[in-house]
Parts: sequence; C-alpha cells; structure tokens
Amino acid sequence: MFRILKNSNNNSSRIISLFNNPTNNVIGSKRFYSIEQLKQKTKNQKLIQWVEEQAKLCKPDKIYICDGSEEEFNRLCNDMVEKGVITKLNSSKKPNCYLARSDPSDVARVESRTYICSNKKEDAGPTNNWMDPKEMKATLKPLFDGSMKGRTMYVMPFSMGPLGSSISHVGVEVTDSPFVVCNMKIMTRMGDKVLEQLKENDSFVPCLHSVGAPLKPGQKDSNWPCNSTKYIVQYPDERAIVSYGSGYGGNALLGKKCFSLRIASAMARDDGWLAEHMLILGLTNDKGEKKYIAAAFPSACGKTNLAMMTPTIPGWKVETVGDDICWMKFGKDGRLYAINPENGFFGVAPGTSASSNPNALKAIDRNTLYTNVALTPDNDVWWEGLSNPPSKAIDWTGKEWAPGSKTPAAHPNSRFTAPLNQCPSIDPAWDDPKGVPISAIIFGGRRSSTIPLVYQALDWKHGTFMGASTASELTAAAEGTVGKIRHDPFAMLPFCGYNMGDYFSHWLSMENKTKPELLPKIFYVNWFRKSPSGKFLWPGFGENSRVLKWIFQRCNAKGMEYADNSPIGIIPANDSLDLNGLDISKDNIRQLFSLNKTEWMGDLKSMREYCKQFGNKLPKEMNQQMDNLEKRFKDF
Ligand code: GTP
Ligand code: SPV
Ligand code: MN
Repeated sequence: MFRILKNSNNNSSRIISLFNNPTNNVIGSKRFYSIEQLKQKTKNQKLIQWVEEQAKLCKPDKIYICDGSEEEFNRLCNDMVEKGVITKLNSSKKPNCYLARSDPSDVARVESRTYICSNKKEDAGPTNNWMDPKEMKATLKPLFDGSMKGRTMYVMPFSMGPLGSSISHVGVEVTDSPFVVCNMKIMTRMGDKVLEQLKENDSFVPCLHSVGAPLKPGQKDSNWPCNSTKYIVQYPDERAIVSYGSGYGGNALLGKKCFSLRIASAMARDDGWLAEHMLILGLTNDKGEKKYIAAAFPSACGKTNLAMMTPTIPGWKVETVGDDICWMKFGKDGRLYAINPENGFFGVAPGTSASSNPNALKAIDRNTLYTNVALTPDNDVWWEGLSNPPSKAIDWTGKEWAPGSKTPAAHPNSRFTAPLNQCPSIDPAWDDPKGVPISAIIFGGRRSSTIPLVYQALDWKHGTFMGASTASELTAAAEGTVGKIRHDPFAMLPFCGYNMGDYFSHWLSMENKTKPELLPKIFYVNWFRKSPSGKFLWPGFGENSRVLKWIFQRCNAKGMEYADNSPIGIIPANDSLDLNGLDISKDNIRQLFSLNKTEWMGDLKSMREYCKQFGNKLPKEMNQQMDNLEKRFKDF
C-alpha cells in the first residue's frame, strides 16, 4: 500500500489499496489498517458503507478500527509521547497520566461556530445558529475533502449509557486525532464490545470529526493540529454530527454535548423523555434514607463539585452518578429514572483542591488525561487553586512560569479526563441500566446579586419557568466575555438541539405523562451571591450539603414544613436551614436570602424581553408565570 501511495497521486488507486488489501497492511500481530477489519467485526452494512464514504472523502493514509482496550489506549498514548505530542507525567505520583497542551486558539467550545441544521429553520429556533442542511453539506464537503491526508482515520463505535440498557444509544465517531480517541475511551463505553451489540440492522448516530489539518508528504506535524475554520454541526432530523477544525473537549468528543445533548434532546422531544445538562447524585440522610437529585447549572458553574461533594453535616452522604449529562425516562411506576450516558469526567481543573473537591483529586490521580494545566519541575501537574504554587512551572502554553506572573499557569478552561469509576464517591447504581429514580431537580447559575441561596418552585409549571429563566455570568468554558450575564434556559442554551420555545413546551408536557406527586420537586440555588465588597457570601462546596438537606426535607414534606412563602416561591423558614457548626455571620445569611423587588422586576423585564424572540412558540404558561410573579411582588 505504501508503495502505491508513493508512486501515485491517483486517488482511486489509493482508495482501492486501502479497502482491498488488508494483508499488506498488517502492522504488528492483529493491527491491520483497513476497512476489511471493520467487515470482520460487524455485519452492519450501513456502518461499513458510512465509514467507506468518510474514508473516500477524507482520504486518510490508514484506517484503524478501535477496539477500546487498555493496550490500545497505552499504545496510542506512547506513540504520542514518542512524537512529543503529549507528556507522560511522573509515574510515581500520577501513574498512567498524560498532559496535552492545545493550540492557544483551541481552548473551549465555540458556540458561534455551532449549528443546528434542522430541515426547517424554525425547528432550530432563535437561540441556535442555523443553516439549511443541503447548504451546510455543500460547505463542509470541500473542507473534508482530503482533510485526513497524511493521517490515520480512527473508527470508534461507542455507547452513551450502559451497554445493553434500553435507555442507551450507540454512535460511531471517526476522527483523525489519536488524542480524541484516548479521551473517548475514557468518556464513553467504546470499542469491540459496542460493535458486538450493534446488530445488522441497528441504527447508530454517525459522528464525523476532523481537526482539519492534512499533512503533505514529509510535512512536520504540530502537537495540536487544528484549523482556524471551525464547524460544529448537528443534523437533528437525520441524527448525525459533523465537526471540523477543533480538537478540544465538547467540540471533538462528539458523544458528549453534540450527541448526548443536542441530538439526544431532539430524540427526547420526539419520544417523550428528557436529555439534560445535569449532574446526578445520590443523597443519603443520617437515618440511611436515600434520594437521587439532578441539577442543571451552566458550564463551569459547579456541577462536578456538587456531584462529588463531601457533606460537612455529620452522617449525610453524597454519591456520584454523573457530573454533566442526564437522560431521564419514565419508569413503569410513573417516576422519572435517570442515567448518566457518560463513562468519565471531563472536569474543570482550576479550583479543584483537597479542600474543595477531595473526591475529584482522588479520581484523577491515575489513568487521567490532562489538557492545558501547568507542568511542575517534578513532572506533576498544577493549576490555580490546587495548592501553594510551585516555585516554577511550565505553563499551559509551554512557557516558563513563576508565581507572581501576570498570566495564569493553567488555562481557566483546563480540564482533566478521568474514568467515572475511579471516583471514591461513585454511586453503586452508576452503571445500572435501569437508572435511578429522581426526587428533586435543581436549577442554578452564577449570580453575584438578586438570586437567594435556595428556593423551591410552587409546582411543576412554576419550576419549568424557573428553569427557563436561568441566567448566569459567562465562564471560560465557552468563548465570550467572562462575567457577562446571559440568559441560559435550563443551562441548555448552547446544547438544545431544537427550538427553545418547543423545549419549554416539552418540559411543561411532563405534567401530562404522570401523576403530579410522582414528578420531582423543583428548586433553584445560587452559590455565588456576593457582598457589596465582592466577597462570596456562602462558603459553598461541602457546605452546600446544608442546602441539599433542606431540599431532602422538602421532598418528604406534605405541606409547608421547614418553609415559608415568598413572592418568588417557597423559601426556608427561619432557622430551618441547618447551620450547625458553620462559622457564618447572621448578616451574611440575611444578605443570602434578601429579596430586592427592584432587582427582581429588572430580571423579570429582561426575561419578558428575552421571551419575545420565541414568538408563537412561547407556551402561554410562560407568560402566565411571569404575570403571577409580578402579582406576587405587588404588595412586597
Ligand atoms: P462544566 O464541566 O463546564 O459543565 O462545569 P461544572 O458545572 O461541572 O463546574 P465545576 O464543578 O467544574 O465548577 C466550576 C468552577 O466553579 C470551579 O472553579 C469551582 O471551583 C467553582 N465552584 C464550584 N462549586 C462552587 C461553590 O459551591 N462555590 C464557589 N464559590 N465556587 C464553586
Ligand atoms: C461544558 O462546557 O459544559 C463542558 C465542557 O462540560 S465541554 O465538554 O467542552 O462542553
Ligand atoms: Mn458541562
């Protein structure tokens, strides 16, 4: 094959060699680079044909079918280390861990380049970028034509959700990035075991990914190939994904936001379930009673931390099912059951420490990929907030760094990729195909003013409105100005694969699918309220268990136990929030729960403005909820 390649620029002979000449391509014992390998592993013709088409278009030098084994992970990592693409960390401190530094222009999700290409524009709605699918395909085709030249095309069958679960869905990603393969191996159930499940006529979500950096013969590769042109494209009607130009996180690990939220939300709309940007945790009280809670906060607003938290109140326990994505379907008993479709954590590094999140630190001390954190002189990792800074380090851009430097050592959106089951707080049911029954749903955002520490919805409609009115200060998880407040309904603004107005209706419709008392109770929290001097009023992290305890008690309440009415909903009654052993001033607590009518009316006005864009897609219940809120504030 290699000789044919060298002597010929003729693409057709190259393709023929790639597809029909497996034996010449044997490298090592079982590793041959060809579509033949796929044909031996599956009878699914749609899959074989789709992979063939992508190879013809992208023209990789080799095709490699990933088996998902540890051996494969280690081999690919070693190859990258040998090429100087990633760094192996100190084996006695961080066994089997690696550090990658991205291109400085490729550090977060790119929302402005993310498209929902539904057949009809109104199905994408006003909050998504839209392009006609035909036009998008015509735009992408020349970009992908030859985009993998000089590279290997890796084929990864993966399952979102436990293998064999009726809630799970299968996807197949092809990519030209071995780093993406290693991340996907951790983040999803990936490889041969998925192909074995995928029967002859089963459907799958095709996910095409290229970093968009073909290599000319002899051209030296960069450590983080990518392209200044980027497209993150979802086709919700066909249930397909195409991503070009980026190798970072949600842009490239297509099982995550692209599949599990954008495509899955469209599946969920059609089939009556929910695909949400939520953590899932199990909360056990001091009497051994357990409830599961799901919580939606925008990116970098505390999901991973809450999911793994160590409660400060004695006798209470938090266990982790998931930290980012939640699929919920109704069980036969009429309750909502949730699974975490992922198999790993892709978590924010900065701020993660032994005091803020000890479970995360233990989960990432082995078999972990780090991206854009700093490297210490003893070949370990460091980031702002982890510990006292090292005397010197190599920063995320590869330059020397020392404490007092103007720039951070780790990028604010630097991340770790680690297997879920390494988390010491992992819930016994994390892999249960049935999922876990959800008792409460929490919404929240990063708000330095206005929003109290916690309040509860009056009913499902009010709770849906609370989710819809979620707003938060922007973080480094996406491009944009950090700190700016934006509306982020249900923390799904960048992730909803269809019209947000229809999404509100879909949430409201859950009420018609079961008895009201079987639906989860809905709450809203804000860990980020600040004093006029700009300090956080609430200590957060493990102390958030105090808020979880109130939520737990409210789930068991038949009436207004532990609670008072307020214009915004149900709030903790005086002294009902457990503050035992917490060193916090009365004044801080007063400020954390203070309601300012002017601020709330400002938020309401902004929400009314925001809702106008949905036109006749806005469910009338939303306007009723806004009117009700205004009325409740009348005499306040
Ligand atoms: P994504 O992975 O982007 O979806 O983020 P996430 O929602 O999982 O956020 P994560 O838990 O990683 O937290 C992001 C940042 O918020 C980190 O720097 C945390 O230290 C900080 N944070 C999390 N919880 C709290 C809290 O209770 N209080 C305060 N003040 N900061 C918090
Ligand atoms: C988020 O931004 O919400 C993330 C990180 O969880 S990414 O996978 O890059 O979307
Ligand atoms: Mn997220």
